[in-house]
Order: sequence, then structure tokens, then C-alpha cells
Amino acid sequence: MSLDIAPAVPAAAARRTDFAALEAEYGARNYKPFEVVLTRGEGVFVWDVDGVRYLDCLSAYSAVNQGHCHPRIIEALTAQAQRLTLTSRAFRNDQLGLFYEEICQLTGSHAVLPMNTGAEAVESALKVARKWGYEVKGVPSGLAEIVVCDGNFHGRTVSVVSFSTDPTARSGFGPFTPGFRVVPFGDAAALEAAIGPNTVAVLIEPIQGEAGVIVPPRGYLARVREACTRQDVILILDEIQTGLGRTGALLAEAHEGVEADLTLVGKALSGGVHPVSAVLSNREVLGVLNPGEHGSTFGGNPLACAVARMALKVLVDEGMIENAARQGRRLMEGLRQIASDHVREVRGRGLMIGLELHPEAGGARRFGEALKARGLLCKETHDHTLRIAPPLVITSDQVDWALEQFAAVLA
Ligand code: IF1
Repeated sequence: MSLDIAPAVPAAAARRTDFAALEAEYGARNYKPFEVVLTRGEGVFVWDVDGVRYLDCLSAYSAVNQGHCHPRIIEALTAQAQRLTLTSRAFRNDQLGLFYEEICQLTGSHAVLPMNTGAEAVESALKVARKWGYEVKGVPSGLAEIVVCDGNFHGRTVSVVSFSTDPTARSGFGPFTPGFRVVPFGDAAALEAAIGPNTVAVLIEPIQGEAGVIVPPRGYLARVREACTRQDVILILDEIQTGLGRTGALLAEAHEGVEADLTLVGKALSGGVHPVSAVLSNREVLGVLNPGEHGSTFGGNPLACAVARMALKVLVDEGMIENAARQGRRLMEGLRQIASDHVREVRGRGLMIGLELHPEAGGARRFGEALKARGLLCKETHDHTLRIAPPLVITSDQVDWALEQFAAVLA
């Protein structure tokens, strides 16, 4: 008996799937995406279902720094996927230790806590900092305070949005987790004043991404580092978006010559093929965790580790970090030379760039739509700023082409 379950539908008669309608019919409405349906990605390019090619200047919010579907990362993914994907941490596997060794050697860290999403890495760091505060610093139990910055974005969990200053990110999700103090970003004096005897940590993005690519004044991170050292407070740098080459250095902290006590990485840690994040630290801090006190079903799984090992390898071996610095300068200078009454400021570092428009320009979204019509995808943040973050493999010719599109829509 033949088992052909369904008759082959002649290509001509195949119905044209209305992807947007399906998403509207069945999906939670927690995004308002551009009306483009992507079906393929390779390097800096993505293609929609109509075969139109776009230069991706969002890089999935810096998760595909290595370019879409990097062949060596895909090869590592598929090879490992055919051997062993998940063991749970009840057993050891032959990828985790190698991942630990390679990421610690690359970043000069002493210890790693592997997680999956960025928010999980942030939550893990908050837990570890609090436990360190009680057991090492001697803060009275339950009274730990963590200083964060106005305009922060660190993820979407209840504890993390508890200290968000963005009403859209937090309203309706209370009651909130206590123990956080908010200070203005970029103001070292205000941060130092907020540190008290019960302060266990400071959590900062080296450059604020979602807030609109806000680069702090030169010397700010160094002053924060010095204040944390002087007052025995853990400096946690959230490099989930700024890290792994995005700003033209392996970690953004390098631009300021500082070293965090806990460094959070995610997104491009897997090249965008699998959720992989990690808390990197000196041993004294992660050392407060004992067996059974923290964990995750997928944290440190062999598939994640195999992919992350290759994602880090190609980032370094293929000169992506240096290219991000070089092409970031080219793109930033080119954007600044565009004569347009609409542009208020071009800011950023490496290939993490924000182009802020004057309010009179009518909002960044419509420029994003005009750029999409020209084959370039980028996303607005907070109404008036276009976030420009292509994969770190972008070439000079592609940067020049992108500049032509920006010049055309900003004229
Ligand atoms: C969305 C932007 C938003 C992050 C930093 C932690 C996380 C992120 C510095 C959490 C994640 C993503 C989340 C995504 C859009 C994007 C984003 F900032 F990049 F633009 F939302 F603000 N720290 N940022 O940037 O990592 O749990 O998502 O893996 O929520 O739509 P995650």
C-alpha cells in the first residue's frame, strides 16, 4: 500500500501563504514588525519571500555579528546536532569544558556560568551578586542593593523590568522586585553617591543600546570602576549587545581600559543560531555558587557549547573585530557627511551606531520604511533614532552602498 499521505499540490496551485495573517490570527501581539517576510540569510544579506534582497543593518540586535548562517558555525551546529544536543547538567559532556577554557582564555576570565538568553545571564548575575554581598561583603541578609542606570535595557523578566525606567517595558507587570537604585547614565558622581553600605553591585551597559546608542562621556566607566573597587562593589557590565566585536573591540570595556568583575555576553555568542549566553567572572564572585543553588535545563548544553566555540573562533580568526572598527569609522564618518536638516546627531562606536533625527523629521520609523523600500533594513528606537548595526563582516563597498541609501532618504 503506498503511503503518499497527501497528493502533491501542483506548484501553480500552491496557495500563497499570508504569513502576516497567520501571525495576526494566532500570535501574541508583542511586536509591530516591518511588513517584510524573510526566508533566507547569508552574510550581510537577507531575502524576503518575493526574492527581494536586503542589507541587514539590524543583525537581529547584534546577534548575527558573524553574518547570517555563517558556514563554519552552521557546520558546527549540524555536526554536533547529529551527535549529542542535550544531556542536562546531571551528566558531563565533551563540549562544556572546552567552551569554558576557550572563552576564559579569550576574555581573560577565571570562571563561567553558562545560560541561554541574555535576560537569564542578567538574572544569574543579580543572584550571584546578592549572594556574594551576603556571604563575602557581609551585607545583612535581604538588604542587598544594586545600582542601575536610567534608560537601561537588560531584558524582559519581571525582576529585570522592575528596574526599567521605560513605562512601556514595566507598566502592568508589577509587583516588582525590590533592591534597585536608579541613577542617571553617564553621571559618575551620582553613581558614587548612590553607593551605600548595602550596595553589592552596579549593573551598566557600556553603551546603552535600546536607549538609543547612548555613549557615556569618556572616562565615565573608568570612574565607575574605581568607585566600585574603592567601595567593594561588584561591577557588572552587560555586554550582551556591545560585546563580541560590535563596538570594534572584543568587549566594549576595552575602549575604557576597565575590567568588569562580572561580564555578561549573549546574542552573537552563538552567531545567532542558538540561544547562548554566559556570565564571565573572576573566581571569587562565581565561587559563591554551590551545587544545586542555580541552573537551567539547557544551560551549557553540548550543542550550545559547540556553536559558541565556533562563533568565537570565526569572530577572531576572520578579523571581524578589526573590520568592525574599520567599517564603523567609514560608516560613521560617511553618515556625518550627509548634509541633511533632519539629522540631529550620529553617535556610537564601531558598528554600533545611532542616527538621531530632529523631532520635526516626523519620526525614525518612516525613514526605516523608506530605507526598506531601497533594500536596507534598520530599526528605529524610541521614535527619533535609527539604530544602524550591520554584521561585522560588512565590506567597504557595502558600507558605501548603504551610505548612498541613507543619503537618498535623508536628503
Ligand atoms: C526584544 C535591544 C531591546 C540587551 C541587553 C540584555 C538583553 C538585551 C543590553 C536581553 C536584549 C534585545 C531584546 C529584544 C530586542 C533587543 C533590544 F536593546 F537590543 F534593542 F529589546 F531593547 N541586555 N535586547 O540588548 O537579552 O533575553 O533578549 O536574549 O526584547 O525585543 P535576551
